[in-house]
Amino acid sequence: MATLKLYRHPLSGNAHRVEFFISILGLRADYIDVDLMQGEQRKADFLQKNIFGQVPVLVDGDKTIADSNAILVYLASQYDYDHIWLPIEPAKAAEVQRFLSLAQGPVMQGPANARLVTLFGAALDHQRAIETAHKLFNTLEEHLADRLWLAVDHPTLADIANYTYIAHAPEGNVSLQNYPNIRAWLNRVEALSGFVPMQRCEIGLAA
Ligand SMILES: N[C@@H](CCC(=O)N[C@@H](CS)C(=O)NCC(=O)O)C(=O)O
Repeated sequence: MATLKLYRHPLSGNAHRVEFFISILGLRADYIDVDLMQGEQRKADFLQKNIFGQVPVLVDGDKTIADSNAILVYLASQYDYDHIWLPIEPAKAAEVQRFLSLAQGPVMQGPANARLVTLFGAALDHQRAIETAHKLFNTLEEHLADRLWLAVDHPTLADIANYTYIAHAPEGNVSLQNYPNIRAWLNRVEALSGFVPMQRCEIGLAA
């Protein structure tokens, strides 16, 4: 197997999800930082890897895969021989997919966008992102009241995909103080063998 190459940015939660899963699977990868602040992602060379000009992008031999969910699904299908992280059984697979959608929907519109404002000065409605995050967290808090993991009765891609931006919500001034079930779930994810943290930022910390 060729060494994987991951094009990423050290503060990108989308890239972190993939780094985390590469580590869980015990795979080797070279990490290539893309200078998003200098617009490297919009240069022709990078656009050949991802027409949408975004990290993460994974290169595995002759295959180039962009988008964090797509990469997680690829890695699970290609290298998780026991089909634990992306179960084959249709109802379980659907449940995991449901939470992959959550990671690209409300999690982006809420905690991820709130963090984009505080860390990178993004021209987004901060208040609205904070409200979206709390609405989502109230629902997840209830969801996690009687289960350990988001999708099924063991950790899956659902947990990997949603972890990063929820764990880093305080960087966007979204406190996790009122969500003990979510914090307990974050602790369980961090206790998984192979967990690697994303760099934390000290700007705008709420809790
Ligand atoms: N749906 C994509 C979103 C990727 C994304 O938003 N990447 C951000 C960094 S977290 C990026 O590259 N932004 C640079 C830009 O859009 O110019 C994924 O999950 O990979």
